[in-house]
Amino acid sequence: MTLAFLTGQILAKKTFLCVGLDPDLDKLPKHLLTESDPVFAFNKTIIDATAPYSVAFKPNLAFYEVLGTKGWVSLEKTIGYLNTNYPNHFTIADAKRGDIGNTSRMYAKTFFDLLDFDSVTVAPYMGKDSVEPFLEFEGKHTILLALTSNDGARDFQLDKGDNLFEKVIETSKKWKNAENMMYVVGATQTAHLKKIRKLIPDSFLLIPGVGAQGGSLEDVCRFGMNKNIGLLVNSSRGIIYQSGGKDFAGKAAEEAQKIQSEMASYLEKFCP
Ligand code: NUP
Repeated sequence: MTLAFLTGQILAKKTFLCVGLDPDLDKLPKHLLTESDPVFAFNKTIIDATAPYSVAFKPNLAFYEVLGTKGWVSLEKTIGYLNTNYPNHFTIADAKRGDIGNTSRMYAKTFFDLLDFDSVTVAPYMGKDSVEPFLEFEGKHTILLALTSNDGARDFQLDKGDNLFEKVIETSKKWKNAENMMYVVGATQTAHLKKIRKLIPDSFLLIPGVGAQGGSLEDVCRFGMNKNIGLLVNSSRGIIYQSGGKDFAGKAAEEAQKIQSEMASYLEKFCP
């Protein structure tokens, strides 16, 4: 998917919501546990319920890998379902991969060829040759971790005077262009968004951390929106676990719609 198409979807639907598909068997509605594939049954219902209010879906690999072979099958079915039924939604494999080039090539083939995701999250720590194999896939998108939403971001990424996240952005932006590379910035890190926008005015940002982690959607929009909108804001637990009962899909849809209507008003207010 091109970013122009993604921006078109955002403007048409007045939403830049990404729904995080992080299924945890301990939190799934009990009545689904008797299904042959409870994770896929849950994802399919959440996808159908929230698709009208979102433009992207993001399964995090950890929630599938923990289930072994069964989890991988659920992931394959989920991305297959998305690509067949919701081809206009942008898909993100939140895998945070990255290794020596020869190994990264295998990761890139897994997510872009085998599973056919539009994008994958990549940790930049091992440098250019670890990221390049992902960038070779035209029409696909590499989402580099820049400034993450967790407290531990202070340990390395935010080091007073010499912020590692700034170095990551400044160096990596020369590797390809804004069409192929996006960046992860936590919604809890809005104090740094202005600076980030100066460094990468045109890049799309994947912003997790609203909802369960408490980041401010309004501040994300105030400081992060660019002329192409340039934002995908993810919420996982805050949407998919609104209810643990039989009404889980309706409650997820209600929450997604609520976020969508806030996004619609911020699009009016902050889009430059
Ligand atoms: O900085 C990051 N913060 C973060 O929460 C980078 C991420 N990829 N994530 C992921 O986004 C996290 O692993 C989870 O899949 C999702 C946020 O989930 P929630 O806090 O909305 O439930």
